[in-house]
Amino acid sequence: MEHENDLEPLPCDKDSLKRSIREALVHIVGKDPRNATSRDWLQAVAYAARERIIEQRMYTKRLFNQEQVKRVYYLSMEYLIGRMLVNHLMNLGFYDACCQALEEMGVSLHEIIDLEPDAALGNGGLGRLAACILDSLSTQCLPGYGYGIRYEFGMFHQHIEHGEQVEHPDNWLRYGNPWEFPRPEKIYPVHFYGYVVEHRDHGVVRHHWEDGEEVIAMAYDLPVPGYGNKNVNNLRLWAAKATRDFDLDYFNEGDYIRAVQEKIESETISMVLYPNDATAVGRELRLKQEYFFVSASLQDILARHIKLGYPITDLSDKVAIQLNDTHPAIAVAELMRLLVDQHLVPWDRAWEVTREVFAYTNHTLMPEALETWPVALMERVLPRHMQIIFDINFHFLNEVRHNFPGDNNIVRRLSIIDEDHGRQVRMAHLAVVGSHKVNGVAALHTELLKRNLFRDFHRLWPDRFVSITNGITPRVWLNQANPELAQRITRQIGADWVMDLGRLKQLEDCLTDAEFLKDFRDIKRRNKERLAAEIRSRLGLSIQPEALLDVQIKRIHEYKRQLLNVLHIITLYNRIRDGHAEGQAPRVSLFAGKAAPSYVRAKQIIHLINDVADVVNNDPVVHNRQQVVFFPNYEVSSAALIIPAADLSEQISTAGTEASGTGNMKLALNGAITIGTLDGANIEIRQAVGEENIFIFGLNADEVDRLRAEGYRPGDYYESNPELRRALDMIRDGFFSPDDPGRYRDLVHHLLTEDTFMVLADYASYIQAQDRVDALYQDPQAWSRMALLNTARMGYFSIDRTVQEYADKVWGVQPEGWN
Ligand code: NBG
Repeated sequence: MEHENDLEPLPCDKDSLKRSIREALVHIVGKDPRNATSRDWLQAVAYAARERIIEQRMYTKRLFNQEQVKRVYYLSMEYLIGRMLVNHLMNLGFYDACCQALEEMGVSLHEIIDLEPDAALGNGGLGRLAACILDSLSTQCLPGYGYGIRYEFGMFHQHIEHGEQVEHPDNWLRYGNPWEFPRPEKIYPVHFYGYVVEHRDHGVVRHHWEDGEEVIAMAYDLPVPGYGNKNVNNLRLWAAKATRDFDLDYFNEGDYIRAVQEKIESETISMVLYPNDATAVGRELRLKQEYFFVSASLQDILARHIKLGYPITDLSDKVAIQLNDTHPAIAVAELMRLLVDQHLVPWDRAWEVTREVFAYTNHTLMPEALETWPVALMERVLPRHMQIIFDINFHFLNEVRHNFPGDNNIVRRLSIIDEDHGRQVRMAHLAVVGSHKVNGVAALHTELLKRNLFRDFHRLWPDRFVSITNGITPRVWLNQANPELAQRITRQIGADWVMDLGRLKQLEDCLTDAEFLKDFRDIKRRNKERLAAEIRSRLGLSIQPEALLDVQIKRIHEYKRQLLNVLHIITLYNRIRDGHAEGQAPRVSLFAGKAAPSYVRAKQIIHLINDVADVVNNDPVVHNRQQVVFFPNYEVSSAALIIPAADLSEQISTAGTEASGTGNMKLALNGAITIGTLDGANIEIRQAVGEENIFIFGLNADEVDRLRAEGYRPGDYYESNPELRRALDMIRDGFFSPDDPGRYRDLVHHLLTEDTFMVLADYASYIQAQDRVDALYQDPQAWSRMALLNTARMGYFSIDRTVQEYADKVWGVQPEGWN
């Protein structure tokens, strides 16, 4: 691969880094080292790192082209990446050299790290999973590329004012983004609105999509370095640009302002991330975002395929595309359009190719998350796609009729078009029909998909459904987030666990090693002190590091049942005040998480948590035996601070509602013990750690169904359990909201009459499990042995195992390594 135009690769030793950083500071950032600010230094370090990353990216690309590899493309509306500096320095292997280089220039790496804004182009688990998958693809030398949207504003910042969530815009690009490479030459037109005309060409009907609007998608590349190798993949994010800077018609009329206005409007497509987690939005702008990034990505994929000299009909030999939920499902119709209308591939062949290329991951069973678009809206915004969807549906329903003769109900249920709710396109059906594999993200979740949501599809195509349990990257969630524990583990068993998490099993030998156990406990303690310092500086509250740190960190959602946790907190509070909690361990209950801005009840739950915190934390009777913290603005970087400090991990969703969960894995890996229901991946965590090393409580998914079918009566639990009744009465009667005693009347009323997520049914068993937690915490030896077993047995939950399963069962791609 040598070539006379090739550069000498940049050296990565301390002195060369020093030189690069100083040069970047002066020549790119444009600052005098004598009066550069910390942020200037941060930018300079990032530039020095990225120079080296991009070289490796170039060689990776050359290798993949030369080896004619099959590539996998991950299409996702969300990437919750977080900060990149430490990740990139560690993955490239020059973190220490960089630390020293800076130190010699009088700068502390630790002090500049926190200035980097989180790249928060996602809501929660789904977006973070996408980021973990990219890390793993690069680390395992798989040719895998992400495609998404370069939102100008990512996930909103959450402030808490008078106990309530207030949203502020996330202007994360304010200081520029040193990691990205703008590609003004990588642009594709994306078409909206207009109409379709048909004409005949040698007896074949052809379709032309005419008029309407055109927006330009421009690429920004974020290189994704792997850990411990030289492989660098790419995440390509699209930004919307107006086609013409000025509309000449307006311009000639002298309406300069209007001409510029149109430019601004077309650029709004990539302006802001919709801050909804697991709920469909149903707005025209959202549909435009979805189509915008899908169309640009598919045009780019086809252009690459053709440029490499492959025939278009061989697409599935060289390309696999994963649909991250239904958000990019319009890709099925778009690929058909590109193949049939633009590349003149006959329909049947195009359909074969499409199905072979796509696979679809479902991430939720919650009905409100299932995307549907009104036919009328789709017809207006994407007229050609609506035709194509009708054609796909026509062929598909014929297949259904052949398989189930005479069964018109199944035809109605399976149709891509829902005729019962005012004609809607069911995007999940389009995704299943257009894919060769469909997967759930945990064993229970996949079972429930087959049994409920996709029951009829599963009867039709049983082999299409597979289960691939989620995972997390050990690079971020142990090696970077918990450096002390990572180093201690490495000292004990070597460093291979970072790329082969199963090796942590060897830590089981340390169960009787008093010195190791002591270190394990001391590290947890120091991580708590680190967190306590941050809480003190943000909230002015001093928490006790010796207390049991009980955390529930995730989106605020009724199904995740933060309310159940609150009921336990109030119960504990009452016991302390009644003098019935003498032997109890001191406990700090910490919550963090955002509520969708329009989700009124979730915002009320935040308010309630803060109201309860205010009462508990200021009650002299309680005095430090119990504290409640709402940690504001939960994001990747705060997760990395909280998780290593946690003792107890709350995973308490109603069984059958949480598809998988991934916070559960991160916490267990860092030695927090789980209190949880038999839901999502908790079931597999129990299997891995052993049932004696996890606190399971509550109804299972079948029991939830049965109770609901029998007629659930939450009032009965209220009547028969005095502690529960007292806690609910206090909330309802304004004990925690004396300034507005009626604040939670409706909330409690809902719990007593409907209680959709069966909080009351699981209360008693939850309290019992919490009592067992408390008893164990009184025995520090036993507690840390159990915590260590959790860390040691998390190997299965590495994202590398997850990605290997996708590579084998779904994509048919192989590692193509160079080291
Ligand atoms: C979420 C689920 C989580 C799961 C992540 C990643 C959506 C739609 N789903 O349980 O709620 O862990 O996806 O698979 O955000």
